[in-house]
Amino acid sequence: MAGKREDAWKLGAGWNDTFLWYAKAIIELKTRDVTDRTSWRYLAAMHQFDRDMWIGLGIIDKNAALPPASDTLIAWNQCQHSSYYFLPWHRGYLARFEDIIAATIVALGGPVGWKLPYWNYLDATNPNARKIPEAFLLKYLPDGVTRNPLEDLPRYGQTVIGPEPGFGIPDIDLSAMKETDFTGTVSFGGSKTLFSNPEAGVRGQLENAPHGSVHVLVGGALPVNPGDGFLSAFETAGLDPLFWLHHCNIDRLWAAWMTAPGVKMESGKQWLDGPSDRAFAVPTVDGSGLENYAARDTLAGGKFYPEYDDLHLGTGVPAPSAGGAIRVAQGPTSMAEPIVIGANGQKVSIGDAPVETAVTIASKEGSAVIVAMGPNAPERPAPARLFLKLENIRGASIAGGIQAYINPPAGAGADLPQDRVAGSAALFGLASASKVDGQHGGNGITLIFDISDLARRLIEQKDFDPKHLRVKIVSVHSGGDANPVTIDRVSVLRD
Ligand SMILES: [Cu+2]
Repeated sequence: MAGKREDAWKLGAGWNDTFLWYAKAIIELKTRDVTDRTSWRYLAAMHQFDRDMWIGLGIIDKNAALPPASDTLIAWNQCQHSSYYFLPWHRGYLARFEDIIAATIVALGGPVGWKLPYWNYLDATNPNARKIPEAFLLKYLPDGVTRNPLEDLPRYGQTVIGPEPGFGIPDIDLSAMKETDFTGTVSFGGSKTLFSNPEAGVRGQLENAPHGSVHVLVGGALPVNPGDGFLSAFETAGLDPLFWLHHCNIDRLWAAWMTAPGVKMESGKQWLDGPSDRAFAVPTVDGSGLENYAARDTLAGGKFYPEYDDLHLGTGVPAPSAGGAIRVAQGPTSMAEPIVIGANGQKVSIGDAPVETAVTIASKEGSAVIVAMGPNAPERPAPARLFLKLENIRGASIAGGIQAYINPPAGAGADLPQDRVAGSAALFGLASASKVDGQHGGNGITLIFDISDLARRLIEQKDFDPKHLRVKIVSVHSGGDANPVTIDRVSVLRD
C-alpha cells in the first residue's frame, strides 16, 4: 500500500487490494451500532442526518437509540455547502474517515497504510476516467457469495458520467480551476459566509461543478423519492462508498489549484481559525472521543494535510517546469468584487414549463458594458467579465438541474439553442438547502454563472439590449407545477 493517495483507475482492474480491503472494512463498520463513532452510519450522519428519512430508507430502525445530544450537536450535521469552509471541512472529514478505514483494515489482519483513492473522472489521458471504477459495480466480493458493500445501495444507474440533458447538465469540466481567488462572490472555493450565517452563500465554482454535477450524475435527480440515489442528498451521500472517492478528487483539485500560478488563497485569521460559531469535529481514530480542527489544520503543515501521487492529470494544472519552485500567493484577494448592475423585478417560479424573466440594466451601466465587452473593447489588465446570478434557488426535490439561457429565439420550445446557454447546474442537496429548519438556513442555493463569452457574442450579433435581457430558465425534475423551483432574484453583475 502506498503512502500517498492514488488514482482509483491505476490500482488495477476489478478487485485490487485497495478496494477489497475497503469493502471488508465497510462490512465491519456496518456491523457497528449507529452510536459508535467509528460506525459507517455515524460517519455518514456527520455529513447530514435526517431521522425520518433514514428510517424510511431502512438505514436505522425506528426504535434505534441515537448517540446522545452531547455527541450529535458537535459531530453530526456538519456538512459545509455554499460556504468558504466547503473544502477545509470536507478535507478533515475525509482524512479521519481514511484513518478509521485504515485502522479497521489493520484490525482485520490487512496491510498497514491504506489510503483513500481518488476518482479522477476528468483525466483525458484515461479512456476509463468517467466510468465508475469496476469494483463499485460488482455484486459480490471475490468469494462469490459475500454481497459487495461498494455496490449494494441505490444509485441512479448510469455507470459512465457525462452530459446528461435529462438533468440539464451538459458536461463536467475544469472551468472552476480557472478562478484565481479562493474567496469572493465569484470564487473557486466559496463565498464568505459563516457556518450559520442567515445570509445565503454563493456556491463556489468548484463546489458547483464538477462537485455537485458528479453527485447528481451518480445519484440521480428524481424528485420526492430519496431512495433513488444516495449521492444526491446531503443526508445520504456519505452512505455511498463512492462519495469518499469523489470527494477525494475534489480535495485533490483544491490541492492542485493551490499549485497553479497566480492563485490567491484565503489567509484571513477568521477563515484559518474558523468557523467561530461551531468548531469542526471528527471522532478520534479509536472512537473514544471527538477532536476539533480548524481550517488551518487542513493546509500544509496541518494534521489533515493530504498527499497525492499526482496533481496534474485531470486537474488542468500543468506540471511546473523542471526545477521551478511552486509559489502560492498569500494575501488579501485582489479581484474586485463584482457589483450588481441589473436585476429582474420579481420572484420566479418554475414548474414543468420553462419561465422567462426580464433583467433590466440601467442605461449608463448598460452602455458601459457594451463598450467594455464589445469588439473594440480596450484590453484592461484583464478582459471585463459579466455574470448572471440566480439567488436563493429553492425546491422540494432532493436534487434537480437548472439551465439558464439569455435571449433565446422567441417561441423556442424544448430545443433551446446551446449557444445561448448562460449556465447550467446540478442542484445537489436542493431540498436540504431549502429546509427552513435545516442546517443550511433555508436559503436554498445561489449560483453565479460567468456569461462574459455569451455577452460578447450577443453584443456582436446586436442582440444585447441592456434594458431588456430575456433570461429563460428551465428546471429539470423540479417536482412539476405542484412543487416548483423558485428563485428570489435574477441579476447581472460585472467586475
Ligand atoms: Cu459533496
